Amino acid sequence: MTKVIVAFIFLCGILSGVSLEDSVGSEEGCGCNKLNRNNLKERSTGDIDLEKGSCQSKEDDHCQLPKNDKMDTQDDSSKKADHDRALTLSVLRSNPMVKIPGGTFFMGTDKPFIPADGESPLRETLIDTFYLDKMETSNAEFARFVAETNYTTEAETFGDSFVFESLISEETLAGIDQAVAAAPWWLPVKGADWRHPEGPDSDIIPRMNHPVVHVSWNDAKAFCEWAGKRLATEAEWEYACKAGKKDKLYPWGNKLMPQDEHWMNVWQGDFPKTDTGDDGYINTSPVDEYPEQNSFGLKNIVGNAWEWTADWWVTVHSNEYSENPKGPEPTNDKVKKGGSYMCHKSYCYRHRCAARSQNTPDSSSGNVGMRCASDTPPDYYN
Ligand SMILES: [Ca+2]
Ligand SMILES: [Ca+2]
Repeated sequence: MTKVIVAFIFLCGILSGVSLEDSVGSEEGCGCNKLNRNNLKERSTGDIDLEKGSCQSKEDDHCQLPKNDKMDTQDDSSKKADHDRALTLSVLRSNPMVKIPGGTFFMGTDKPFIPADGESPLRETLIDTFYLDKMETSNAEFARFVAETNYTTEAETFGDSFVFESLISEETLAGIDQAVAAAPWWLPVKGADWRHPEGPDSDIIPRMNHPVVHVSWNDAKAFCEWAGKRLATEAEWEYACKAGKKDKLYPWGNKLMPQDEHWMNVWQGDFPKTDTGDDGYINTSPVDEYPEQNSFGLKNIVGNAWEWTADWWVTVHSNEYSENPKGPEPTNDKVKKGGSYMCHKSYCYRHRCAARSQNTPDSSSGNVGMRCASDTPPDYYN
């Protein structure tokens, strides 16, 4: 165990004697940009001394993982369709879009916390007026999409997706013998998909208003197009996040907890061992939880679930002025923004507007979702 802990500390880049502040600039993170099905290793139980979430919030009922109502996991497409239809019976389009008035802003930062991610330079950027979903796409909305289109997500096609170890039941864990080489707390779980976020014995029924997760970039694109929308460019997303604030970390300013309140769902405690859930959640939260994070009225633009953007990923950017940039030519990865419930300043300090990360367009995991944008709101909002 000692060797394992030493190895883990080394991996974290948090060497003895290095303060928390010093460790922030590390390019290490929660490992959620390393979720590659081709880069697994043999899982060793006890690799990391994980504790199951020990929620200490006053609102303890919020902290508990949704109950694993044992689902019939037989691969029966008609049962799946019935299931989805049942989920969508009462679903209205409950995610309003907010108008993001055009203007210029400074994209990126000249004080990068994770330089390797390409957070800098600061660059003046013009954005035309557009519309953005007020909230992340919920399970309910995604269920309606699937019920109407019979869409199959990439995680379902692959037959697995990545889940953070401490959220997985002992029963499911017993059958897993691989882990992500560079981030062994991420496990490929057979049968994990948007309907079963922690594996076959989990279900979204108790959390239809939580963000859909285990959706790949390709899935997110398909959903937004079905909804008459599109993914935001990285520049649009960041413009919306910053909401006119100059040189601030978060959509509202620089304080992690404005008015000593939690305004986002991130990690509290010692990553990856213990999340105290002080913000109310050790997993996803409802998409309408917490105050509006900025003057555009956006909810959970930072924290909760990562959000796919339209752009391909590079880490070197020109500092020249640009208008409505649509990102680089195709690379291997797509940009995701906003961080997730797994982010913490000591380890994955990416719950900031200028922060960014990446995955291949077919990747999926239990902490990546989306919100959609459009030039004009689709007709069904009228
Ligand atoms: Ca949390
Ligand atoms: Ca988010």
